[in-house]
Amino acid sequence: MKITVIGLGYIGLPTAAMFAKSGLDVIGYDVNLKVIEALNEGKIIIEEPGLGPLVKEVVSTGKLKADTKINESDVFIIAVPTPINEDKTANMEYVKVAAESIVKYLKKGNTVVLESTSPPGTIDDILLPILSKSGLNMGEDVFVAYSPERVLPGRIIQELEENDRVIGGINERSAEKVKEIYSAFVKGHIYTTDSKTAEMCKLMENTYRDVNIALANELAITCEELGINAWEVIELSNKHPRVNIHQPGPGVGGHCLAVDPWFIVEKQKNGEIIEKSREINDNMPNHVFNILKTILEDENSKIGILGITYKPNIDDTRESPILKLADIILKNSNYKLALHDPYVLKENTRFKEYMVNSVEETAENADILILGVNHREYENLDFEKLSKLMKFKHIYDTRNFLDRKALEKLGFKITLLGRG
Ligand code: SAJ
Repeated sequence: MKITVIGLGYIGLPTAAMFAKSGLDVIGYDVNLKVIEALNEGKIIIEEPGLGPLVKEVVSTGKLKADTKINESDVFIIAVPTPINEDKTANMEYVKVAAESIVKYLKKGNTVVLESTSPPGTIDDILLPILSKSGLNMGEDVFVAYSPERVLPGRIIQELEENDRVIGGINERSAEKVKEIYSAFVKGHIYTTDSKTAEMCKLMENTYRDVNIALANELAITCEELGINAWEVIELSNKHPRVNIHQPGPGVGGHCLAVDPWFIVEKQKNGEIIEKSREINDNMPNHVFNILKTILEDENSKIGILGITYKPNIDDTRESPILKLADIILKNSNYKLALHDPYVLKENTRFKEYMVNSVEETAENADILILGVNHREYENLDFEKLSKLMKFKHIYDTRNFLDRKALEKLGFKITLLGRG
């Protein structure tokens, strides 16, 4: 069986490599020539633990090859990006182009799989009309299904194999066919359903978290107003066997939780809570800024920020709420800014001129130090030394990460997000 994977990004490439490892012949296609060239040399241009050696192995055995054009295949897997437009709708152009590109190679007995995160109804409204141009009967001659991943960046290889999957076909035969194909490497359980349900599942999984984080953020703001510690409320409430309040913070980042809920919103006629949650989470950087304004007396205060990625221990800054905070500070105040992140190279951000090389430089002469991201590198900082460098010993912990009591002993004043 020959499998063609269209789109060799964070999901397409690992998926292609997993199929190849299971012994199938896989052809990878991408519009980016750099990806193709690298792949044919057994190399990758993205960072993901374990992916490099895996790709090297399957390229050397000849099971995975890259090509600059699409050809006949038994299975076509579309794993192209679905970015978000300015108006918060999904940009489906890459999916359309990918679907168009396979029409003329489609044959009876082929299977087409969509992996890209898409609004509910994409298979019915976008994919099927395009594939039908082949003249073949969808569901009878060609099997079509939606098969989204649920992997966590940093653990992609492991989770592709181990996680359960939901596969939604345009009919039962399609779902069963695609289940059989993915069983080549998926060890988790594969549940089958219709395509629209599977599309909604993928979006709802991330929306569930986004809405729950919004609830935690609302709780945090309310607790600040009422003089309560939200973190203690969460810890104690979560002792209830059926309660799982999420963690508040300076906002929600990444290309999934901050984006996927909008793909539901665009299709809703009567929704409220999903959009409101997005607004609440998107507003958290503003909330942090407003708190800063009440703390800082000098218009020219220096703010040092530790951590700019969207979550700890990775180098990804996409949709990072801390970078939104940096933008807000620069646009609306005269505060001076120093940004530090052990994972991010200066050259890789548009905040180059504000990035400093050490925590000490961040703290030097600062009026306040903000803990933006709970990177493990910030766990055991020498706060005694830092306190001597700072103008005021003041820390704003947006993650409830630092040892408040120990810092207070060193003379620090601690502002904690969510504590009144
Ligand atoms: N966050 C909070 N409070 C929390 C949890 C997270 O503020 O209680 C924030 C984080 O700081 C971060 C953001 O949310 O800014 C998202 O982080 P994350 O680790 O929860 O999720 P992602 O975006 O890295 O990966 C998610 C995963 N989805 C779920 O856990 C439901 C992953 O399984 C998906 O495959 C991935 O999105 C995707 O590609 O859709």
